This record gives sequence, structure tokens and C-alpha cells, in this order.
Amino acid sequence: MTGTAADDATDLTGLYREYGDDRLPPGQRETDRFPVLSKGETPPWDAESFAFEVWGAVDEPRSFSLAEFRDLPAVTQRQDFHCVTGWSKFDCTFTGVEFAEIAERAGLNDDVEHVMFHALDGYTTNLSLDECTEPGVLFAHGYDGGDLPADHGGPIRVVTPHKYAYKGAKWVTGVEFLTEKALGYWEKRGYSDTANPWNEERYG
Ligand SMILES: Nc1nc2c(c(=O)[nH]1)N[C@H]1C(S)=C(S)[C@@H](COP(=O)(O)O)O[C@H]1N2
Ligand SMILES: [Mo]
Repeated sequence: MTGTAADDATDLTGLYREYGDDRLPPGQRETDRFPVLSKGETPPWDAESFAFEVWGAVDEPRSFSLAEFRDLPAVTQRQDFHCVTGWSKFDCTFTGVEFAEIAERAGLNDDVEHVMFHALDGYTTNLSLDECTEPGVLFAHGYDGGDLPADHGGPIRVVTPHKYAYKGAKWVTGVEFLTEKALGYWEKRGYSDTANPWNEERYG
């Protein structure tokens, strides 16, 4: 063994400089724990039948088994995590597939503008295509050198270090490419669609 996941990680914790002066966004407090926050229970899933799908305005819809997904080229990054309810966890080490890696494999139609993420618990969340191609947007399947724990969205979750964490779907089963904007679960219920933590874009 040579080093841990954290040693090998690309450091993205300086990403805040693009958005604000302070690493801790306004109105947030730092926690060492990694709290679990979900709208309901952690859903069950089966490693054999789990599928990750890519559809919508694409040249070729794709479906990956969990084994296939875990074999895709992956990166390990250290990034910060900001929950809209007021806690931030610094230095999370996530391993996963970059958004662009998935988009390339499906081939996007020229008129794709927007993306909807779908999850096992019925959760959805949306981002513009531009927001998805920012550094740090990963389909994460690893955390801290191991598999991503189920409570934190395993087998696969999205992470969005430049946004409040509700923009990162846990238990993500698919990504849908759209030619027009649509709103996800919390965005429809009054959470900010832009969700920039340094501007405190909490509620729409
Ligand atoms: N599928 C799904 N993803 C979700 C949620 C959810 O309820 N369901 N909650 C969101 C919210 S509000 C936050 S803060 C983070 C929490 O991630 P954590 O439980 O790993 O801390 O997941 C986000 N992704
Ligand atoms: Mo949250």
C-alpha cells in the first residue's frame, strides 16, 4: 500500500475563491462529523440489479451496471460540503466519475441546456449544463478510500462542492439531459435553484 485516498486526492478545497473570500460560506458552521440528511429513509438496493442510466437529449442512451460504473475512469478529490440547513464539512475525500466522462459517453445533442438527476428515493435535483461541468461535480462511489456508505448515498451519489448539497442527489440512478430548464424536488418546494453558498442563495 502506498498512501491513503486522502494523500492521492486532488485538492479542490480552494474552489471557494471563485465565489467568495472565506472558505466557510456566510451563515454556516463547520462540523467534523458528516451528518446524514435525507427527506426519508435510506432506500434498499441490490448490487446485481442496480443500473445507472443516461437518457434524454443524447445521441446514445446508456445504461451501466454497478460493476461497469465502478470500472469507469475515476478521480479522487478533496472537497468541502455545505448543507443548506447550516453545516459545512471540510475535506471530504470522494472518489468518482467526472460529469464530463458520462456526458461524453452518451454524446449530448447540441441543444442540451439543463440536467435532471434522478434517485432511488424519488428525489430529483436539477442543474444547468454549465453548472455540471464545473470542477468537482462527480458521480461519487467512494468516500475516504472505501465504498460510499449507503446513508451518504451509496452506491452512487452526486457531489456539488460549489452548491448547497441538495444539488447532489444521493442514490442517483440516472441523469436526464434536457433542452429546457426543469426544477427538482426541493427547487419546486422553495429552495433556491442557483444554490450558491457564498451568496447565501438558500431559498428561492
Ligand atoms: N436522493 C436524495 N439525495 C439527497 C437528499 C435526499 O433526500 N434524497 N438530500 C439532499 C440534502 S438536503 C443534503 S444536505 C445532502 C445530504 O447528504 P448527506 O446525507 O451525505 O450528508 O444530500 C442531498 N441529496
Ligand atoms: Mo441539505
